[in-house]
Amino acid sequence: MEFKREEFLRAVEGCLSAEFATDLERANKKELYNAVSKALMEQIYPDWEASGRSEKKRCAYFSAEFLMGRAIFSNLLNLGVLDDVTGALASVGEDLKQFEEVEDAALGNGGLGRLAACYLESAASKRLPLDGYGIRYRYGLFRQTFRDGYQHEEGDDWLRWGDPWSVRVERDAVEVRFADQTVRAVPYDMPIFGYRNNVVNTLRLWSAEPVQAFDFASFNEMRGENKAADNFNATKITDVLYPNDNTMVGKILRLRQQYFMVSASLQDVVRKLKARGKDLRELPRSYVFQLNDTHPVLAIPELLRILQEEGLSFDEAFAVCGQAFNFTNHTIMAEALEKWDALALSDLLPGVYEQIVAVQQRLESEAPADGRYYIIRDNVVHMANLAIYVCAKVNGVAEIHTNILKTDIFRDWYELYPEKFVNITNGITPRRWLLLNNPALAAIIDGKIGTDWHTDLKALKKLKPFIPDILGDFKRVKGENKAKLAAYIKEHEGVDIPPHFIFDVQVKRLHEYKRQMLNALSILYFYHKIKSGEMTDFPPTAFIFGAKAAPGYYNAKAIIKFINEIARLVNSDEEVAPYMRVVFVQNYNVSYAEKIVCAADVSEQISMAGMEASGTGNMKFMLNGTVTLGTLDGANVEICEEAGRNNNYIFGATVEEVAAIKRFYSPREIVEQDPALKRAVETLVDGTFPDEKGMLRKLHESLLTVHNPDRYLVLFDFNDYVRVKEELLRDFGSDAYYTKCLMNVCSAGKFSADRSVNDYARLIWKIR
Ligand code: 26Q
Repeated sequence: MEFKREEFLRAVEGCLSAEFATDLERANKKELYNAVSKALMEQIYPDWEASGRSEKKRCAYFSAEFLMGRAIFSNLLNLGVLDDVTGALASVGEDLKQFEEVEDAALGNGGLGRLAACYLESAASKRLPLDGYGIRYRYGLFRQTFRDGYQHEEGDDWLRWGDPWSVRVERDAVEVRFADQTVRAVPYDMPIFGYRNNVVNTLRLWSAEPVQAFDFASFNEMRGENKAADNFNATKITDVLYPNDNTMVGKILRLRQQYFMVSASLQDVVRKLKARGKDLRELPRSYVFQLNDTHPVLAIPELLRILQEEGLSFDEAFAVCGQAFNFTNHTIMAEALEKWDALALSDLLPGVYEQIVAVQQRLESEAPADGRYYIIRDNVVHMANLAIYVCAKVNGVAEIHTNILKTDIFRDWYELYPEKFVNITNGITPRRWLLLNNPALAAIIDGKIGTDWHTDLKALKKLKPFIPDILGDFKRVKGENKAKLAAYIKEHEGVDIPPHFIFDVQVKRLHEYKRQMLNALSILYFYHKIKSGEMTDFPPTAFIFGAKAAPGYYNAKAIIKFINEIARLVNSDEEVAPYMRVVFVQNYNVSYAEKIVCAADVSEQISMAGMEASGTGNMKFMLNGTVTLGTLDGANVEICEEAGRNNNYIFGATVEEVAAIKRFYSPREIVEQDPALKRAVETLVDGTFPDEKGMLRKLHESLLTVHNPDRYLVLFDFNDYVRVKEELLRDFGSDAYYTKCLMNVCSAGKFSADRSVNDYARLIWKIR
């Protein structure tokens, strides 16, 4: 984008006066933020409009979550005006940094939602015609605080700062019909800027509203009760994001959200095609749809329904769907696979249910009748099976994960349709996750190999021969990033972290399979060794956690409480103060991640092998020069392939070993044979920590006494983990260690989302 300072400042002033009846002198932060954003929106409109006019085949990425984070800095970077706008604002005495207070758009839970956001950015940067379709939640993922070490949740009023990066497109509103109500879906479009290439794609998020303005007269007379109720309930559909990650909650409102989003999106696509005079039988020539997990899978029966309404036969409509839809799986956890009660579904969406039944009949005529292939069984609708049967391609998100899909959870389907299954290893956008969050490291790299890597991350390998030259600069930058994070943590969490400590970081959603518990127990283990005088030379380390627990996930919340208690114990102990600190940061989100990722020395990726589909945090740390302490799970496997296993710290049972161990596993025996481990585990029940609510006792039970104890082999992997962790901490600080860090940077090329979207475009979408 071409930037003219005077013109820009005039546009800002224009917006300030028209929208807020104020000027540059008097405007407050929020007014200035809105005016700066709107001034830019005005300028990019022609490019946006031009991108939308193209009739090239497009991909629509259907997702219940887009975890966008903060828009303004990323948008300025991609428009190429970050420095210009910083300078323009400085010239009128304003600091761009003040917008770091702007709320994140947290319209997603974790990995799956952030992946969708990275893919939108990368597709625009690679000039691929990809648009997002989703839900404009009024409240995003809850804000987390800790009180007395317990997690508390508050509503996330992300629109408090306004939403200047969206445009409400009234003219494209559609109606969505449920058996008991009809609601209006109004789209809000967000521009997605390619990196310095004038491409502007669109994220279209639907908001639910009553069909007609509220009818007070009939409400007062208590007539038309249903209509009044409809109006009350309409906005409820898009009120709030369900805060579950890798667990299914069978709430009917969630089903309503899903149908609302896919019905509105498909109506939008069909209307556009009809306006262009297209035969809907040819839809796959114009559109391809990617279903981000099972959450938008109702799109399949909905498109079948719409196409038949438009005059196609079932077979014709099925043929269209079979070419247009593709499905990404993000988890192998049984409790995350969506299943809906058939009666509830048919009550709410009879027309859609009818189509699912028709698809089931078609499946029965095609697949072996041996009971392995079904969509509806025992009055339960299995959304993943519906997706696999109809979709052209089904993909996993890392090599190991796709193999597990083929050989384990979907092996019957793989036997029937081997050609459907493909792997697309996840990726992250290097713009947000290096250029923006770590400009100083980016500058070091630019200085040695130029800027090609900004849009071609494989070019980072050219940095290898320069590693010895930049070791010193890298250490300095890492140190500066650590000092900044320490200051931020001091201000927001009230914990002192000396910047010269090793920053050992585990940030991700809280889940038992991710094993924050393993990390916690190791901290107690080291703590006890320091206290007893067995370890007098423990390398000073800060253990940093960030994670939200689903509000209804008891054990996850208990683990947060446990770690907060460990933090209190450790941080108030003067004897261990020279050796360790523990902090659990509150409200970990995309913006916090940007600060943490560039300041980490150790990246904890310690899920039980086979459980983490891919992980993408692991890639962000790698790109920022952090070694991985991890299991051979998800994309860690490929990280080791790329960077060399010797440049990372790998421990624990492999997937194959996990399966074998589970057959004879006895966590009690392990604890009995290992007094140091036992001591750490017993802190859950021995009075070390107050446990008024019995939460810690429950954790103890889940490790040792429940029916299927220690499901995720925390105790089995403990010894190997502690051994490798200690080795890592002792290696820290040498030139050899920093060389490992930089070898990771040089080897991160594969994990660019640019590569991922390009793989999708080539292997699945067939778009250019
Ligand atoms: C389902 C039904 C009802 C309510 C909620 C859900 C639900 C919501 C979110 C189920 C799952 C999710 C999110 C899953 C997720 O984020 N998976 C992660 O996806 C990443 C991107 O592919 C991977 O890197 C991670 O390994 C995987 O855990």
